[in-house]
Amino acid sequence: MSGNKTFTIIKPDAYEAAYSGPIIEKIESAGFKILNMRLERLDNPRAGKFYAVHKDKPFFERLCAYMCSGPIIVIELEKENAVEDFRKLIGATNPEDADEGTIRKLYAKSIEANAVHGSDSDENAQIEINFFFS
Ligand code: IDP
Ligand code: MG
Repeated sequence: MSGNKTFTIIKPDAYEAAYSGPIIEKIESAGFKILNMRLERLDNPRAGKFYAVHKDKPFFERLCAYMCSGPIIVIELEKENAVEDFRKLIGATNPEDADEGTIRKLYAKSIEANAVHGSDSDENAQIEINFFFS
C-alpha cells in the first residue's frame, strides 16, 4: 500500500527567481495539503547529509554547494499516493526531459538547478520529513 506523505524542497534557484508562490499554488491545486513548511538555509555538512545517497556521484560537491547558495523552503505534504503523484507533478530530473506542464518544465533552470526536490519512496519521504521537522 502506498503512503500518503511526501517531502519537497523549493530549491535556491526557484526561491531566488520568486517562483515559490506559483510552485506552492501548483502543489495545492494538485490536491496536496501542506502539513509543515519553513524557510531554511543549509550549510555544507547538512546538505551533504541530506544528499548522502549521492556522495559518490560526480555532481555531489556542486550539488551541495548549490543547495547552500541561498534560502530554500522545506515542505511536508499529504495526499493519497503522495510520493508517486508528486514525482509526476514535478517531472523528470532534467527539465529538458520533463513533460509539459510539470513544475520542473515550467520553472527549472538546469539539471542541477531544477527548482524542486521530491522524495523517491515512502521510506525516504519519512526520513526526509524527520530530517527537517523533528
Ligand atoms: P531527483 O531530484 O529527480 O530525484 P536525483 O537523481 O535524486 O534526482 O538527484 C538529486 C539532485 O541532484 C537533482 O535533483 C539535481 O539537483 C542534482 N543532479 C542530478 N543529476 C545531476 C547531474 O547529472 N548533474 C548535475 N546535477 C544533478
Ligand atoms: Mg532523488
